[in-house]
Amino acid sequence: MKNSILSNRDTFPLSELKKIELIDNKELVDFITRYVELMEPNSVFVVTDAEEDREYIRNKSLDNGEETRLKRANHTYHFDNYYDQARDKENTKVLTKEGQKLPFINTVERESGLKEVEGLMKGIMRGRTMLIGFFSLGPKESPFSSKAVQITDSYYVMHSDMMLYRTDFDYFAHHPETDFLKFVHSQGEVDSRKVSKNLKERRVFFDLEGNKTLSINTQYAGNTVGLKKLAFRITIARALKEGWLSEHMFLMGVNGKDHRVTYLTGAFPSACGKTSTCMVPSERIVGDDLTFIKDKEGVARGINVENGVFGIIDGVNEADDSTIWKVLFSEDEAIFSNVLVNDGNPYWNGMGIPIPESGENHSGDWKRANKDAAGKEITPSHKNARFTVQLSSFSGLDRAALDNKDGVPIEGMIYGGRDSDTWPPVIQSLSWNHGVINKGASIESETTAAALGKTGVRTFNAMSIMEFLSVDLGKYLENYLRFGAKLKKKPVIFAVNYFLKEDGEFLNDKVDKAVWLRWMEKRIHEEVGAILTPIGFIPKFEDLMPLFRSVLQKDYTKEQYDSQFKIRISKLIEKDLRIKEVYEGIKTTPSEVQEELEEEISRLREMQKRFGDEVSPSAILSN
Ligand code: SPV
Ligand code: MN
Repeated sequence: MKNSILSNRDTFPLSELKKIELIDNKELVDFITRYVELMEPNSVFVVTDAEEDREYIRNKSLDNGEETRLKRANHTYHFDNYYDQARDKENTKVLTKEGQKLPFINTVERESGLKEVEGLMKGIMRGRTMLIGFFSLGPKESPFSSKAVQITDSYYVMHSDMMLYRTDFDYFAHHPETDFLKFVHSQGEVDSRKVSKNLKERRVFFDLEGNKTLSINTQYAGNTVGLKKLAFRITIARALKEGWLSEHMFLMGVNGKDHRVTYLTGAFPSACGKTSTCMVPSERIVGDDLTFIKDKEGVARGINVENGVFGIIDGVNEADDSTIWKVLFSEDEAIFSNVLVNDGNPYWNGMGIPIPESGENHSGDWKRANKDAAGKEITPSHKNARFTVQLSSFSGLDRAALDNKDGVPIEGMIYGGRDSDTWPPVIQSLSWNHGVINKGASIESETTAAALGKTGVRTFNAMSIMEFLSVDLGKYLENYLRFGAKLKKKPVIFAVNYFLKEDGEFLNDKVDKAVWLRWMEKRIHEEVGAILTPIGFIPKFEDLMPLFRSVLQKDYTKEQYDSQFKIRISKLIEKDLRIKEVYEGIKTTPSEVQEELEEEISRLREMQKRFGDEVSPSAILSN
């Protein structure tokens, strides 16, 4: 290795230099050199696939105070700054060519963006060790996967990357020409609690041209763990260029008749039931967050790009989320972030058991009724508190599907949102285009604590991807529509809504989703009928009732069915008009979008004339 910086033995100890010399990749050396020079770490540590390196990262995270042991073996906790608890939309920007604006996307001109962030990065790692990790985004040796290199000065971030993704130093060592995604992170200065303190200088910048992200002065994993939401912006752009789909979707297998397994994906905004859906105990989990979908001989095949779960812990309780509960109470490796810790045990809101009145949480020493600087009462755990675990810990894991380098065939896709008054609990779209446009591209959801800012505001969130989108929305939809058009067998598209309310009360229990999954599976195989409505096919009462019985051992009444599945016509028309207006503002929107929306509006108006404003399934059937 000729490079002068890498042969600077003070920064690059011989042991680490030897590891890097195993990889004879000029691009890699240039990349590391550039950021060693810029950030000026005292030392460097190269993380290989060896168990001792994994152990080293875990231990250093503890020694350094970024994580602390809990009582249960292999469990730790980590805190982020009180004001660094979620993705930071405001300071997350995509670098673009001069003058290029993208609808809904926070952009900054490339040269000035790089100057700004790299200016803040100068010397940011002084006194620290730079960690360099090598990963595979997706199964190793899979045509779906990309390789990636993470640079960070946070042991917690590297530990999270190592739990959530597959390390793959070995691949780099054997393939000197490897092309890779680049993630550079520094937590910046930390305070006595080891949390990033220069939040005003928090930046998460995406350089799509350089396949690179630069993230500083933050620790929250959604802003820092490279292979998660940072890689996602890059792969969305790549998918558009290459004609496949990189989606904010879970991937799961639903069990059906005669041991049949049907794979479905699901796109939901953060904190809207995505993780808990793919972890329904009766089914098979493959992944909970990110799916790549490619056309292979006319069949849509998908992989989970991850190897672990960074899930919301708020509200996880034994009755509603038994799968997650078991993992969190096992001795498998887990990091709890931004929970309440008391006497070496983690606690969180809505866990269904009494929570101590004091302890340590994201605000520091905490007591019930404590208020923050803005006078707001501090809850025991943060709403966006999380758990980080590996998929291998789940008894319901479909291991063969997770490791299948060719992915699994996708027969259904689900879109969901947090919608109190419009969509029914489950509905099947009329066609691929109707599903993509009137379901996926029409998601509106009330905002949640997964991003900084006000919660509960109804927000347009096409494909639940808006916070991650890095390309023009019109072109993204065009690619989606064309992708399906080429398939021999298109996945059936459904929409679900777990948040429907009447008189302020939720109309469904959290666990009802298990029934909707089984109904969708049966629809895909044409084993049950359905009722045609202007917005798609809804279930028949006589098919749901036995499913409630067999799946949940619950009685399901005609009254419940009628109130859940009634068609709320004026709400639906208002919604379609709102969506039409959004797309009218985007020049690149494919013409099919307005056509599908207009056709649905006229079907709804037709029904409104005949039946009035709210129409129950029985009324539709009796006419
Ligand atoms: C989400 O909020 O959608 C997540 C967690 O999956 S984050 O990494 O913050 O995006
Ligand atoms: Mn997500």
